[in-house]
Amino acid sequence: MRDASPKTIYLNEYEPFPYDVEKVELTFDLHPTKTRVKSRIAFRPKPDRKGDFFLHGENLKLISSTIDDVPVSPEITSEGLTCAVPDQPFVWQAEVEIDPQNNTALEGLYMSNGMYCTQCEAEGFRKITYYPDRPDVMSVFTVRIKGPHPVLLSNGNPVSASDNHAEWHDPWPKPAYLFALVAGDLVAHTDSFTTRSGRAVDLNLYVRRGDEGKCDFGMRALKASMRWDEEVYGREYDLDIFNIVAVDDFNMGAMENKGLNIFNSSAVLASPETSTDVNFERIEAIIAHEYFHNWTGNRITCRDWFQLCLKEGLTVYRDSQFTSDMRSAPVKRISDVIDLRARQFPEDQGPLAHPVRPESFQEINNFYTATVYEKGAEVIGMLRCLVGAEAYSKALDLYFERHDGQACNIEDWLRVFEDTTGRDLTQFKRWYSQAGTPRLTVKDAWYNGTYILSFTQNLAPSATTPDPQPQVIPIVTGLLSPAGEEIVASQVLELTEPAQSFTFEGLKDRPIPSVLRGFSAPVVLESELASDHTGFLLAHDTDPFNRWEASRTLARSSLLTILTEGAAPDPAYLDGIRTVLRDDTLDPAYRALMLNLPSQSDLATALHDAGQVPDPQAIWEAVETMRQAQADHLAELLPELYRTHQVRDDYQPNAAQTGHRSLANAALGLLARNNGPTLAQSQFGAADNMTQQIAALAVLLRLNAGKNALEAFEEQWKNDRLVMDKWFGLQVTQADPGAVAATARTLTQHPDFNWKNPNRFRAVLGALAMHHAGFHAADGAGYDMLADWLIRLDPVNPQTTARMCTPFQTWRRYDAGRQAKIAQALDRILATPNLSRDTTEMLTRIRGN
Ligand code: B3K
Ligand code: ZN
Repeated sequence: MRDASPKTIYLNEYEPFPYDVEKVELTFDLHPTKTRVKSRIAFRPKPDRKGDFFLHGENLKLISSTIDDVPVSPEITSEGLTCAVPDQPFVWQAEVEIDPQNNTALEGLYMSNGMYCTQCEAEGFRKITYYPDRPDVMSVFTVRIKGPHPVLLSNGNPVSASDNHAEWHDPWPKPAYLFALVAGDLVAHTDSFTTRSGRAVDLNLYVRRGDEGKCDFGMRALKASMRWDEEVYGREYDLDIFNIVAVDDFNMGAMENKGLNIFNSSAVLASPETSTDVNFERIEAIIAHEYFHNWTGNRITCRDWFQLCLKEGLTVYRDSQFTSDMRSAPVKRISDVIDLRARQFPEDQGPLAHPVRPESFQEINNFYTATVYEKGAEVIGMLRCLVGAEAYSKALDLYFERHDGQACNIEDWLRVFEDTTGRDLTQFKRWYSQAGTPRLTVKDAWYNGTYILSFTQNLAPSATTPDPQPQVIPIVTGLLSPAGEEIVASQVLELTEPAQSFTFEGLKDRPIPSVLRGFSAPVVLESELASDHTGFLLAHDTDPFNRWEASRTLARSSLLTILTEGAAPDPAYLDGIRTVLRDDTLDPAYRALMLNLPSQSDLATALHDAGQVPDPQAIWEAVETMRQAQADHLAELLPELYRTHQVRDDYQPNAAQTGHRSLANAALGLLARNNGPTLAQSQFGAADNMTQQIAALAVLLRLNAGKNALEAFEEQWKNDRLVMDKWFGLQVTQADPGAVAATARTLTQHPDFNWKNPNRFRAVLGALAMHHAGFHAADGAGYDMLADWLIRLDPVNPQTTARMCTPFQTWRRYDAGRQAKIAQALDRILATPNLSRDTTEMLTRIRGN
């Protein structure tokens, strides 16, 4: 049975560990089902210690244990052990046996396609040996590995290696969650990097045989990241070697283990033939992200898991700066905001809402969320906006200088900003402690040359934030003349009160405001301006984000009037985007984003907020109507756009080519609506890269003309697991709403549907859940299917199961019939015997009372 009262951990109950760990030595004798792990750990009691000696440990078979070489018999529970220990420094030694082969949860030491690998964050190390498995316990590790594998890796620098044996030493004290071990028959793609102070670093990207041809891009991205962190943050790499390993079975994207990053193969392996432009960009960002953790996460780590945003928010912020520098800053900003609205806003506005720094949890793995990561990064962007770029840099220098080698909290982080700038950040700190997306309203008034912008902010109370207080909201604002000239350049208006006005004097004409430029705060903006300037901003705004946002606002309100009044698509919107698409001075990638419509889930939220009950099928139809209107309205322009943006040079995954292909493919999708499948068929046949091949296949599937292409694609790529993930996913994404569940069901019967592999599971079930109208089909088939598979996956892999519960989080928006069906599905999962702590916590929060 499920544990009736799972333990809740609270931020305000933090106590330091009573002992220092002076050094750790581990010896692994690898065996698929009987790996032996010997540990030798030197402990020193802290003078001011409180509490007992407790070591975490789960699913370990204790073979022997000694203290200062004298055998001891600790008291063992399912969570760890306690033992009487001396009052002076002592050496704990233990030998345990573990079973990597049957570790399907992919946490701790496990096997993937015959190789051994580890995942320890957040609390996986306790499945490897008994240890104080908490991030504030930092120590120096030496690791010996015995095993019949050509490649034996751990953290730090190699000390020695011979047949079947390797020793590694990591001189940098680290918490156990950064421990890693890899053993397998792997091949290395090698390179080197010289740091700016002259340290030569060997770089290796280890992959399975056959994947050697997919390493080049990842290696280049790693070197670019290393250089960028030196140039922009003054951060140098600190070991003689940096290893990355690609693993097929992995619960998330990648992991920043010290000197030995482990990657989901989908987040590192790339080639033009098998990866899309979007894949390349994602890989570049993840490689950068994990590399940047070396300083923001590893050298300076978290005091406890409540501080997760300290490393994740900051590292996401850093990787987005990197992508902006490598590619186009406006395109990156727009993509990040699309993603924030798609993943973080629903979380912040539903039953899973939690502050960027949560105050309690049952299972920490459930808090690797869009709020901690993406809103955590937004909070850093706001801080930088408020203090300015120069002060931000100074504060970061101080952070690295003051806290290197420490396990820190958000107070430490904010204090470096206070000390650098003299600014009081007490109110700003509410961004870390209050859950929910603030609503911002804006009004304006004009009296004889004085222009006044008035704002209000409002944060709805939620379970974790019952009494919300006003936050500091940086509102970057510029003013335009009626002729479209920038008459007041962007400036930061600091909203600190529930309602506040800002005055602009000495203007000739009533200006047109451009508010919240660059999306300077993660809020929902509601306009109560005297007149609507959206069309004007779409034509004239000098801020690329707000110009795009204007197209999004027009599209959204047009879609809502289609839905609520049966209106026709708004011609002003269609004219507006046509003008932008014709403008050859604009980046093609940016123009392609102008065609992007608000997601169907965004529209459902908008309807819900307006007091209506969203009908997913009607939303799907409204979006179809709008797409068709785009196709008709742009009909004369599309063939030329398609032609002009064909790339004739050899494929490169750079920003310029990526932009051309995204615009050409957007044009292809619209052209096919009126002209049928011919053009897509020829693009499919001629494509020499995955971006064009898959875009054409998607169009053909949407037209129900994809049968042959689908078969050809399968035949061509049946041995490439990453491409086959796309093949599985695309069929679901492109299905009509009524066919989604059935398509997904058929795919789960395919011999290659290896559901224990998280990538394959997500390809099908994740795509089902992402198809708004298909998942919410009125018969409940989508809900039932997801529930069936979550019940099946939970005992095998609780982490991935819990993560896949999130599509249910918006359930209260829908009609009574759908709500009843979802409630039934949730209750059915919750009634499953022995449901994991991960899934139980997620579903209990989603289900509510
Ligand atoms: N730090 C890891 C995430 C670990 C997730 C544990 N459930 C990857 C990253 O954010 O870089
Ligand atoms: Zn991270």
